[in-house]
Amino acid sequence: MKSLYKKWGRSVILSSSLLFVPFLSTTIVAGESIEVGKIGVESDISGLKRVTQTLVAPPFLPAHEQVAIGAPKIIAMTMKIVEKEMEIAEDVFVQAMTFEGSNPGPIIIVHKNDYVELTLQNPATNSMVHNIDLHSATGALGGAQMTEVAPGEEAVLRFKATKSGVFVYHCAPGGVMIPFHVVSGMNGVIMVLPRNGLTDKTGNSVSYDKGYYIGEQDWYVPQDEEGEFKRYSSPAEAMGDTFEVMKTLIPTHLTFNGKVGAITGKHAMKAKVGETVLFIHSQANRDSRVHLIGGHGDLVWRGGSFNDAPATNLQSWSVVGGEAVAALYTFQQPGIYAYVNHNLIESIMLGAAAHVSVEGAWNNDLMEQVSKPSPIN
Ligand SMILES: [Cu+2]
Repeated sequence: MKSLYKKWGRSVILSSSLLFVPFLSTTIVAGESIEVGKIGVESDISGLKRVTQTLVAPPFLPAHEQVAIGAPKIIAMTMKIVEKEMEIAEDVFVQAMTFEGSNPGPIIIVHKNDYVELTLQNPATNSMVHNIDLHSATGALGGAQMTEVAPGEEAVLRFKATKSGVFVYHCAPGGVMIPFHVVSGMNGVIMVLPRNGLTDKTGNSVSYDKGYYIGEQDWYVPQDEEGEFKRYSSPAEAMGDTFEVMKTLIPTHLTFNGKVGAITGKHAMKAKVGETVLFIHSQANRDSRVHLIGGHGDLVWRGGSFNDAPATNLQSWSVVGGEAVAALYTFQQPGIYAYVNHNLIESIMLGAAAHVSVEGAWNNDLMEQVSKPSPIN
């Protein structure tokens, strides 16, 4: 594919998908880096402190303050795009495209009015043109027009995080490559906290003891005549067959963090009775509905907006395709909790499920087994 890129160049890679699906009406929205015209508002960030954020693989969050200290800062980070084969279920492999090698990509955390300075690197070992559209950013296709990088290139985008909430980011290189890259793994979340931290519906401060980021991914893996999942040597080779499965709108697999079972067993999320946990859930392409079996969403920021009062005591909360949602829960009982997409076919048969392992003492007032199962007398 690298040689294909060299031979045909950027524009052909972008539009080559048309050769595979000529019947699709396609608009290529992202092109070469745009020329910024007349500047109406100049930026002066010369007085701002600059810090580097070290990104970590989900479900973990990078080190951060919940309440901002001091004035807005420039928060800088580098994200490397990694094209690689990933095993998304036992013996099922895809030619994944990722931010930083994980699906989802790492969660970025800043505060409102911080400036995010993102260096996007597309190593020469990759085969495709990529970019990043951040739903928290304003203008130029969420930054996608200013970050389009061919293999061997990097671009630096700086934007002011003016809206607080949890926002999806994803690759959007144009035309049918947009859904192809998104369902090949290229998406993640940026959390923009209010400068004074989170608040409940009456405006009282709330904080969390820990947070986890769960990225739900729909995969469309082609099968051969015997129903065996096919394996490919490059994203370009997988593309034509994958488009055919994508057009059915029926995923073959749904994962939480890149592989069926990735956040279960010894990799379960951990908490203790009395701890408050913030769960951030994203779906960049498709609707989901999150449910913590045996628990609740004490506070849920619907649509991902921290600007609105959170809903309370929810049993399940919807995550619309293209958004992220944050939910806060204080655990009151020990045990293994299943954290699922409550389309139970999608969680149990396709893979959209995780575990939270909670330690602590049982509260018999909240629940008690009055008598064990025994023959009806
Ligand atoms: Cu991409």
